[in-house]
Amino acid sequence: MTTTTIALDQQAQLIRDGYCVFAQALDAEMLARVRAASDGLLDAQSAEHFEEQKSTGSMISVYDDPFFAELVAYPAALAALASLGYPKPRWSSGFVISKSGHSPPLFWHQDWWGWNDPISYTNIPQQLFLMYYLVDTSIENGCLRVIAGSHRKRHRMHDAAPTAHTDELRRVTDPSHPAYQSMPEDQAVPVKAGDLVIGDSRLLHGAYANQSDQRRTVITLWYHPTFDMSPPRIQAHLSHKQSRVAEWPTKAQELVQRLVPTYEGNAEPLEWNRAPGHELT
Ligand SMILES: O=C(O)CCC(=O)C(=O)O
Repeated sequence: MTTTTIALDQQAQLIRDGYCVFAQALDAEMLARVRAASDGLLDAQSAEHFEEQKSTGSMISVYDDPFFAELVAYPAALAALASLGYPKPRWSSGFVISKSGHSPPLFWHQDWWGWNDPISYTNIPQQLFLMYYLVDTSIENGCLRVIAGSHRKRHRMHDAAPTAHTDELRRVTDPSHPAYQSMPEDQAVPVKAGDLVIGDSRLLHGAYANQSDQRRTVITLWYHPTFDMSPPRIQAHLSHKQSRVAEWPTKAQELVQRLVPTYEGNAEPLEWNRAPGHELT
């Protein structure tokens, strides 16, 4: 039998603030390999891709390179999840998000799509981001920023940019929009290359402008920490949505096999709704 030590500080912070950090989760060799794979994908994008994604910087699915199966199943990441009390997570998707040098802020947003289910208004996270920053980050080069606690508590930004991710916000057609602005209560989350930030998909977050000359890349992977206990309609949605794993070569598929969400019941998939209801107070 294996035993897992619970990371009490990180666990408490995740539930209270909506995020926590595991220092140096990626070893130097893996960090170099993730950088090489990400740079390869970024270099293959069209100029139009970067125009469409000016605020995020890029939005490239990790399904585009089977190498990322190794990151999805990376033992230190799964150990971090287990230490938070999630020994049987599932994984659904992920993106290479890279702010080029001298690029604008990433708009405030939250990423949860299941607000129609009552469980979204409880302390039990249904979806977590695992973010790996590939360079040291600071306010200067566009580190993550968050509104701590906003996964459980309504903030005025929920109403200023209700579903975010619009074409206009992505393209930064109006840089004066409130979704790009700093607020007194926001918190910077600077990290070292290879650190792992774990957060609740309901958390309002964004990133500062990258004022440096260098690319600032993060890999965001989406996990479902309590999938087996999630409401059937959420399980059905995830099981229905996933499937690009089948595009990967067998070896990559085998690596992530046990993390793929599967649901055999009869529930209808929960409808997609990115806007929190009035129950979020
Ligand atoms: O670019 C960042 O620092 C954050 C990326 C992000 O917001 C996301 O993956 O949801």
